[in-house]
Amino acid sequence: MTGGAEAFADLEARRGDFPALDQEVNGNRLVYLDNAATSQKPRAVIEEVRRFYERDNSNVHRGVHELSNRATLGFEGARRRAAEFIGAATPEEIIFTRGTTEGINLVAAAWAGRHLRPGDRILLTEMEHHSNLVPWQILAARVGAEIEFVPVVGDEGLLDLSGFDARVRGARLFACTHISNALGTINPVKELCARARAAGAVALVDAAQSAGHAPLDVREIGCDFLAFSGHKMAGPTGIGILYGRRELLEKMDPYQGGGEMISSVHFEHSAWAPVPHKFEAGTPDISGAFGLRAAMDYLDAIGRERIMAHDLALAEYAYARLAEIPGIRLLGPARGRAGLVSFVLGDIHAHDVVMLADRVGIALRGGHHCTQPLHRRLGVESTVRASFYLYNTFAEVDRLADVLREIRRYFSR
Ligand code: C6P
Repeated sequence: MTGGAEAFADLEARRGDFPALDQEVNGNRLVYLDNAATSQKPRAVIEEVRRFYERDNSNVHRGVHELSNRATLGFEGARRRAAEFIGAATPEEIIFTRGTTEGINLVAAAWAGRHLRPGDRILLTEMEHHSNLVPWQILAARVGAEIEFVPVVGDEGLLDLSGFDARVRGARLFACTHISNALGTINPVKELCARARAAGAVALVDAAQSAGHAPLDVREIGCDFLAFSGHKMAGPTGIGILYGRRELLEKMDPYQGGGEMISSVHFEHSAWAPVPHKFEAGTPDISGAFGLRAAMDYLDAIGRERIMAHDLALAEYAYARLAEIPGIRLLGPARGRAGLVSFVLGDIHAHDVVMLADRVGIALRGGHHCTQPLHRRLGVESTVRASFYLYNTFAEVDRLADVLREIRRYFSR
């Protein structure tokens, strides 16, 4: 047992909670290292979704019968739990979405679409996921706004903050990822939001890769908006959260029209429901909210500090083990990185590496990870990424390193 394995034996013992991990793939025990794309789900979440459908299934809000009451109580209870999970002042600041992508699109359409004018500036960073870039491009084209970028420096993948205050001055919005899904960089979002807001910009944080991996407190971060997805943090697919400061939510247009989001409707016009319901048109993902609540409870029973410490230890161990492989190019910071490692293995195509690893049961991901402009900036078309979660082990990292070494040897024959 390595020292790391001993220090995190409590987490390794959690593997048994995740049924999907207990299987063989291509004749080998599954090593699941694609957690940045989506995490596996613990039995507590799977069973809560099942329990909802078996016992409480009904639509929310409008019913008066017992099952509808239970569904509504559970759904609104999940909203309160999400507020507590991220330190929001009130549950009214929590909007259920389909995930991070929808949360950011909602802000682009309903806040920026209403408040931005031709010539206004939006400041992003070069390491944004397409979900925190394309919605702003669409919005900018619609209202005539301009987009600028905080540069990323070198393979270490840190933001160049030297000219940040000058860049953010006069910008209407600053939007930034907390943890880069392609580099593993952890951005100093608290400091950046403070500087952006002091300059008069609204600050949005993409917490897709941090929400289930680190303690998160929106009031401590000091952001105006923060978005994340349930499926990357042990919860179900199809549910996510958008946090918005109430003051801003009150001054936003609805995102979509339909049932649930109105207070009264006439043939000629309608009036909107109060926040957050104004932003939740149609039947929501009710079972997803039940499942997400179970996921938040599961993660907090372990402790997000503990999960983060494990992420950091595993990523640093992986970085060191992979760096020993001849011809590998590792991207992102060597130390203080989040739980993922991206790399280029000599001149072997990323998809070949992923395919060969899959043959021995290791699940990796290859491609541009929805960060095409960043990859172009780094001068690579695609990278291989191994991403970790609380159940991954130091022994799995050793196995990954051995398999990558074999792949490298095979291609250099
Ligand atoms: N990144 C990955 O493999 P959705 O799809 O809405 O749940 O999350 C979008 C998203 C937004 N921001 C960041 C930083 C992300 O990492 C993601 C999802 C996945 O890296 C799919 S490309």
